[in-house]
Amino acid sequence: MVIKDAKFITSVASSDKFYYDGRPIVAASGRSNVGKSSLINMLAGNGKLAKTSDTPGRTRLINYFDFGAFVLADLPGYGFAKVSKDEKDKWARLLEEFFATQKITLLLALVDIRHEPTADDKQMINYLYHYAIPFTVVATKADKLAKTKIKPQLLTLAAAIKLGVGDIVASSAENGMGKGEILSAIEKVLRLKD
Ligand SMILES: Nc1nc2c(ncn2[C@@H]2O[C@H](COP(=O)(O)OP(=O)(O)O)[C@@H](O)[C@H]2O)c(=O)[nH]1
Ligand SMILES: [Mg+2]
Repeated sequence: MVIKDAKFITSVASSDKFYYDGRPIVAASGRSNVGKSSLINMLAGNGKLAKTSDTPGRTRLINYFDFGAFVLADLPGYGFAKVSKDEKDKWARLLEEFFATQKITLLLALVDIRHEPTADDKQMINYLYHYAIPFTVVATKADKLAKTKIKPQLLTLAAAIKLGVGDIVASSAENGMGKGEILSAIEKVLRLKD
């Protein structure tokens, strides 16, 4: 699958504004700074589509992008330390409403390939099981590991989140690793849907 002319659709902060136009929704979740925006740009082949940032953002927005055959929803990042309990609750409520209302065809659950999955990462995966949402784990920033370390680290991550190693894709927004595999995974679920 080749993505052409992906476009930003809208940003929403509350469930009454959730965007739905009948097309399948692929969503991306992960900690702030894990590389969600960079991954979206890599999949789109457009470095300027989603804003990337060195400093974890505080915005609690869902950003929707038009990817042609599907809509990609960039979910607000979790695990940002300097966030009040009130803000965390708001985030959790928005996400819960999102999963309860929007039918997700595939969720890309991003984790940083260099680190053990955090408690939040594991909670996210539990969420996905709870709501029976199909997902693929994407291990980001693979360019930061030596090539020989990537495979063993995928095995470690898979074990930590109780998955088969085939359910995890290593990716790098720096060198394009994983792009084909992720697009194939999306294509596969889109085909299953028809
Ligand atoms: N080396 C490397 N850096 C990355 C990669 N993906 C994201 N980054 C960097 O990590 C930071 C956060 O990325 P961003 O996409 O904004 O994360 P988000 O908060 O999850 O949307 C930015 O400085 C990116 O340049 C990657 O694959 N490799
Ligand atoms: Mg982002």
